[in-house]
Amino acid sequence: MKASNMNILALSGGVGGAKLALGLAQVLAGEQLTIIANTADDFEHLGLAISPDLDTVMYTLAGLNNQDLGWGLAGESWHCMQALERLGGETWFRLGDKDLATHLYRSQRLLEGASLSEITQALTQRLAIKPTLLPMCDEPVRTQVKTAAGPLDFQRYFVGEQCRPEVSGFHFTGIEQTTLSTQIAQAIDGADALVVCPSNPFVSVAPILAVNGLKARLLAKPIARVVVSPIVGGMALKGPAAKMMRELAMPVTALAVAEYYRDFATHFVLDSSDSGYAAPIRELGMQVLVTNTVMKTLQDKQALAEAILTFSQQTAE
Ligand code: FO1
Repeated sequence: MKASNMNILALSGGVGGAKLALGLAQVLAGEQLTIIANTADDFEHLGLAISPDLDTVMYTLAGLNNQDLGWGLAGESWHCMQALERLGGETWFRLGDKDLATHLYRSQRLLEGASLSEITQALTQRLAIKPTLLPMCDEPVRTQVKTAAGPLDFQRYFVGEQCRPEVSGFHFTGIEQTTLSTQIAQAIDGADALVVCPSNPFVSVAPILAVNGLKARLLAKPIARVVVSPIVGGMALKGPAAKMMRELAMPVTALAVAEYYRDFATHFVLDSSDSGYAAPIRELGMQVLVTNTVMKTLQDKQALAEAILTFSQQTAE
């Protein structure tokens, strides 16, 4: 099969994952790409339903993302937050004026009984996004971060506490009640390869793979499962992944990431600066691609996406 004719299923968290999702969207036709986004970062705030990772991927694919903040919309204003502050309301989690429209729309439709999948489809259609974007499930799942000071809701840990508390583990509240959506089941069945974007393994990818039936259905398919390392040169591309690895007593290396995925990944992509780990990762039984994984420009994103498509067709000699 020509790499350009493949159907790709991608798993993504927020910023880091969205960059590769955009690269894949540049090199594939809309109908060839389905992206499943983590929704365990979701929460209810100021009475609104907030889905940070879904929105980051959605805004990135629409070319509307705020590149300075890494979340929210470009050209944002903050009048509502300023007015809320004057009233003594909660402003630790900032919702921009334009971004608020997304949360209002989502919250209203949820109240009317629509599913998160249906709402996401409507939003992406309105924003003229060609690939399919799916929430990992329609049931609410909420990450709890286990810390020495007790469990913290994910956004309290991430935004409120700026990831300062030391973590000892994670719990995905509600995961037992999840079901595989028809759209995800169909996307898995039609996929020629799976790409795990360079997202946080513990709080972005793990909840997606923990949705009832999702990992088992992926493992039942004889396709390449390509994991792109979010750790480059001993640091996370974005976010607290490196800090979490240290606190969980893991070496902060691409090799440790590969070991974490050893029962799942068939293919592993690591940055050129980490080429020394290629041989030990091959010994784990994975195909290995060493390339530039740091995506600064659109060209970097496209080049990585193209390299991954070709690599996903590589089989053991
Ligand atoms: N991240 C922050 O660091 N501070 C914020 O005030 C903040 C607000 C926010 C609003 C909407 C949204 O969709 C995302 C927002 N984020 C904010 C980012 C987000 O909470 C995290 O980056 C993700 O959950 C981690 O992937």
